[in-house]
Amino acid sequence: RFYDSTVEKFVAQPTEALSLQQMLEFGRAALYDNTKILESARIVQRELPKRLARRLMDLQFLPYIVVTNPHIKRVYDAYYHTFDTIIQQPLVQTHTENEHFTVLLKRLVDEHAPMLDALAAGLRECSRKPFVGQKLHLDNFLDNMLHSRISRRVIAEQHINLANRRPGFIGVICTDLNIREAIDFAVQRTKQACTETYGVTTEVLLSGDISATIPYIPTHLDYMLHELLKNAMRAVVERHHGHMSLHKLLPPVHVRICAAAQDITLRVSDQGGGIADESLDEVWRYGYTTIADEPSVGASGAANSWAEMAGTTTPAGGRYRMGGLGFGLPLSRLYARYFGGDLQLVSMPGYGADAYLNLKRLEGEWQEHHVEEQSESLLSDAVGHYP
Ligand code: W6P
Repeated sequence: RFYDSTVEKFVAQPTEALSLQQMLEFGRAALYDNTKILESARIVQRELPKRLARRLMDLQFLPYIVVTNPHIKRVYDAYYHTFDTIIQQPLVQTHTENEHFTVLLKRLVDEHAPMLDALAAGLRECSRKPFVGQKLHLDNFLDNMLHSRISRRVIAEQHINLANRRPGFIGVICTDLNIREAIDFAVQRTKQACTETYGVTTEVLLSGDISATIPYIPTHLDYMLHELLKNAMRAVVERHHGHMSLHKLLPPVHVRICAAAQDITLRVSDQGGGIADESLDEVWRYGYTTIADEPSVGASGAANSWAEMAGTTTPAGGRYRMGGLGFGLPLSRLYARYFGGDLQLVSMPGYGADAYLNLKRLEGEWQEHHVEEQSESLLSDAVGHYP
């Protein structure tokens, strides 16, 4: 199982950058040309195995202590199963074949939903090991792993959704996503989670271009907004808990929307005391938070006040079950960068922090930020990442 020349054959093939611009054009063409969806199926059949093979190879190159971890093994097995299943399929030529393939694809996408948690759990267990744990540098591995995961899911879900036509959507892309509505939705859920965890919540004030819309994938924006709001609210509650018992007196989180021609920037400002200088780099590392072990408020001290709330929110689709595993911020930045945007944090220690989420409009001048679907193991200095 661990050595498979088929995997190597696929790793050797270059992956193609699929831009969302292309996907939008493709999706529009599919509306009147019903051979487009067959072509779409074949692109999926061609691209997914190459990307999965690279991840399989990356997993094989991990240190022994990581590969043998049961959670990581489970991820490996799921990737292998998916890789094998897809390459066994005959190339889609007819609509009946496409329907069959789409059902299969949907099942595979669903089967991979728990893999993010499995990856996080495996990483957490390994990094806890004395001596070896502290020497693991898996941030590059996880960046590649999760960037690839985003791309595979976009590719798969775009195809799955081409067939079901929803008004205002082209596949998974909402062509006029209303930013204020997306924020309201995320605020409502985050407030609920905050109340459940701490018994209090902060208000969230909105300002700026509140009628702005952007073509975007709603689930991606929702994930990022939820993460930023969670961090902001948690910082405020931890800093002010005990000082002010009436939640009206908690300083609100301010969200400002700024819409420009090519992009939209959201600034999420909190007065949660900010992030200590020595923690500023750490917040972007995977698995930095210790909140899963220490869910009590304030137990981990001011330096950790940015950390995520414990995993109390499990909304539809289980997208938020990452809470407490420390993937929230780096994964949000990957989502932002995936479509050419970015996520930055500016801290005023002693006062609060501002998160700047920049999103490029997916149409117009936008181009896919093509992070090479490169297998770490093909890099000459790969060993350097895994001491
Ligand atoms: C903090 C740390 C943080 C991260 C992300 C967003 C907002 C905030 N506030 O204190």
